[in-house]
Amino acid sequence: MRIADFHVTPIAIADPPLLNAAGLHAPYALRAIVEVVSDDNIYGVSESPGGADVLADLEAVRALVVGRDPFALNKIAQDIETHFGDATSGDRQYMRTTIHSRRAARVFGAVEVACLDLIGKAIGQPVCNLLGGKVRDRVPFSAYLFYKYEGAGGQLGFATDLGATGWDAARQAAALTPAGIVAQAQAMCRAFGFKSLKLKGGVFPPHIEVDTIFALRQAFGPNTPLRLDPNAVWSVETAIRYGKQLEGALEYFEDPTRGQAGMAQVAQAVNIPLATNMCTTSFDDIPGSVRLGSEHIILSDHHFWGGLRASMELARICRVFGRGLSMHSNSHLGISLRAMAHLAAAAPNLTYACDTHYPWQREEVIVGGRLQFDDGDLIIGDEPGLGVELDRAMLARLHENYVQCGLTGRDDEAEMQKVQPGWKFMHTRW
Ligand code: GKR
Ligand code: MG
Repeated sequence: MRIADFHVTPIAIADPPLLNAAGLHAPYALRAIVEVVSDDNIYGVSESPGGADVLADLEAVRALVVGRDPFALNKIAQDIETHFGDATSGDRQYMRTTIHSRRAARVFGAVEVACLDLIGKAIGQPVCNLLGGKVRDRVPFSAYLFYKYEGAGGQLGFATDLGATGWDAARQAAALTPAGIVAQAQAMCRAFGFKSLKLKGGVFPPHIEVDTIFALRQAFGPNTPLRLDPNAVWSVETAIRYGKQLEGALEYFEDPTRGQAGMAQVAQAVNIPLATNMCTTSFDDIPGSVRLGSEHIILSDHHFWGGLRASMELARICRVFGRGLSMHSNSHLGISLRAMAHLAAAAPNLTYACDTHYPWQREEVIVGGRLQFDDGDLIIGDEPGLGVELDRAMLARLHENYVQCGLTGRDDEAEMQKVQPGWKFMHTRW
């Protein structure tokens, strides 16, 4: 089998005005849909973060992909690594909440998932079987809570759809207080069945975010796992001070402060497991993590750890060095969600409910429309590949969104400045 064609389609998906430490989500999130087509006309698909720089990087490897055997993933990876070397994509706004700037890992991840989907479809096996097989059929996800302004995103921007009911209405409602977040959590859990809650912090002064955690604990009871993620904008002192108040209340404390050394200081002082998708984000960071003891749990993300097989290697490394394993997400559609779920079905030590932004989106690019959670879980069956087919009409429509929306990258600081002129991102705000 040979890869005869390689397509990259940029898309834009409606995204509501969610707040984080870097600012505000734009009305659209950018993704790229990557397809590899075999010489016998089977296609494999993957979904990657989008934006002009990602598109240019994907286009740049076209000649390294077309004509290759999709099974030859190690060689394709090597060639992509040779092409990019250690290049990173620079300090874009986006990188301020997630450091996944290694271009070779990001590009290969997108190519690899599409190749695994192609191989799976060609041999009639689900992608998780190409990772060694499932250890679980059901993959639990968590409710990812955000402080937010009122609004639906997309064309509606800050407007809301007045006819919305249920989770649709809650998704559009403002949530700027502890009570607003509790209402959001209740609506999300009612709609999806999630059993764990994660709050995106780093938005308001720490005491408000701590109060929000205690309001969630009060509403959901002590047995619902809770996580708080200030995206590293708390100083070490602030993280220790508020971390001590949160002892016993959090399942894990995600990136309370910046960098491995700071995280290690917090880990020493606070009796809560620390998790990261910011200080240990590539294999190069593992020696520092082990030397310093910067976190207890690593959040995998195949989009920036170099694909699904590399994420299985990360799982093994976590076992060796006594790290727990969870999963990070960013605004995404069902192709990414299915890839995340195949990985989580196959990684034995991925024992935490995975993050997902999926409830915040309302569009889909796959046949059959939005994926359904069963009591908070995605069920991985035996469908070949990732178990998704592209809806070509939706792909064209979401591509048109991309062309019309005029965004070429993610800049949460610039979006925030439209609402609060002069607002500035700060590496350490509190
Ligand atoms: O979507 O605003 C967001 C998140 O803050 C995202 O960009 C982060 O990468 O989900 C992420 C995280 O856990 O840090
Ligand atoms: Mg995080």
